[in-house]
Amino acid sequence: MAGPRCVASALRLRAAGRSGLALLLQQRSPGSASPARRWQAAYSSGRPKTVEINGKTYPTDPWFNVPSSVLSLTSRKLHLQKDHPVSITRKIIESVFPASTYRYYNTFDPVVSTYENFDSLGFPPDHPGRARTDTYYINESTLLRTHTSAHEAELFRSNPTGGYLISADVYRRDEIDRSHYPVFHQMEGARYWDRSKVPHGDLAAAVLEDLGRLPRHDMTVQDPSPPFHAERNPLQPHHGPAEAEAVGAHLKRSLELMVHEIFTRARKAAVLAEGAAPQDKPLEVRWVEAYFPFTSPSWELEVHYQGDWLEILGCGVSQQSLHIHAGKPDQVGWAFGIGLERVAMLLFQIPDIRLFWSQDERFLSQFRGVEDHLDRLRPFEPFSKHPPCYKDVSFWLGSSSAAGGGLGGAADWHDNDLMEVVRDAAGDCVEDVQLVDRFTHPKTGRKSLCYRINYRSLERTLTNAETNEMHQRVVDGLVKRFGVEIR
Ligand code: FA5
Ligand code: MG
Repeated sequence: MAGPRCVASALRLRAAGRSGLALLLQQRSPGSASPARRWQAAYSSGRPKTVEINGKTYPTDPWFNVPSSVLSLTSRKLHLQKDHPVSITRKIIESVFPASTYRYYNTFDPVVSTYENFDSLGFPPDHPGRARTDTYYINESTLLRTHTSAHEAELFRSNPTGGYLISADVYRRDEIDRSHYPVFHQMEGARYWDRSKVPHGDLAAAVLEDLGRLPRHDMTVQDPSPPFHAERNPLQPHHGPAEAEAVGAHLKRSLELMVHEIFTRARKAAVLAEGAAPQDKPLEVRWVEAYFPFTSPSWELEVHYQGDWLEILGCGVSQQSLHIHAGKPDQVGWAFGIGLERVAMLLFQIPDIRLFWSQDERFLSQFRGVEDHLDRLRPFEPFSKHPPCYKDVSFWLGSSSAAGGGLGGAADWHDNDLMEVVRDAAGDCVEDVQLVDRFTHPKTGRKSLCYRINYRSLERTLTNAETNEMHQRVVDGLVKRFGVEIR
């Protein structure tokens, strides 16, 4: 499968070592996303006037783009479902951040305003993360949060302690493969100190004293970049160099301890399951400079795992403007955000992100009792692997006879449009989708695309008739919603 995989992995590889949001900034220009017309047409037949999410009713408008399959997941709350691997992972992370300092918030509603998700964090008005190709909107000013940072500004104002942890479901329109799902879970943490409350107003000294109280660990940490860098990772004008350096050091040690706890548990579990001798090679992690609109300097933490560097979190020294807007100009500190599924997949050796949504007893029963007894943690044992079934769909964009009034023109097309049609037509029966061919007609300039869809259920063997039916629904959906011409 080297050929087809190439296109998908080429898209994905560019993400390595960089923030997803920063990546979007480079990959897509918001100007290329077409106006509301496109979604209006795509949803006009089926758009409900209002939607109910967790007991509250919201009016929709032409910005609405949330398929019912995604809406139905807003009530699942896997991070709160006892003994679910996402919830167990949350508990392990909480165990590293004491509740006396870090107040835990696990029940924030997924519906937030564009202000909370973007503006409050300093995202510019034309940031591509705001595009409807990437974000699920209820209406023009209301969306399903794309990250837990949506609650940062509010907690900087209202949280009564010097720190917090949030866990929550987050939503992103994305491609389909074994590590991407439109709904996943994040955990966010922050810690800050108050210049007006520390002894002699010496914030750096107070932070270093707290750092001295944190345990040490035996991981190998690569951290080649300086604490800040004028061009690449600037110090904020509000912070003295010693302050930023101390906050950065506290941040890094705290997160290293979290990763140490997770991977020590993962190793113990593997040893218990296999009866193998514990590996004595120490865990290796590295800090990489990053960019987020709401932190500076910023970093990502990568873990060396099975021969590869894997990004697991983004973090940095919080932008002072957020504390100032929150009415707490003397607060200075750090924040981070980590993907819970990404960690849980390593911790439990879970091979496919769809499994987290499974209600199959063969999945759920494997984790029972673990949340209260973390030492019982064991790697997941896959139940039988069912056969894949590959089907291709090829089509021309920009048919003049488009049902949606010319939708699906080459300039309008986005991979995520297809992903959504596939999810609507086949739900969790699709393992992944790859763009396998792209062609522009030399005379007419028309563009043709071919995607390969891998139909494979995690729970049973699909019949031929069933697969054909799902594939037909994908084809029909593409024609109806985007007016493409099937080849
Ligand atoms: C953010 O979402 C920032 N809000 C993180 C942050 C918080 C930075 C506070 C600074 C301060 P990013 O898009 O990189 O950043 O996502 C953070 C983490 O979520 C990633 O490192 C990864 O572990 C996880 N993640 C991101 N996208 C996905 C995805 N599609 N599937 C699974 N996990 C994901
Ligand atoms: Mg990232």
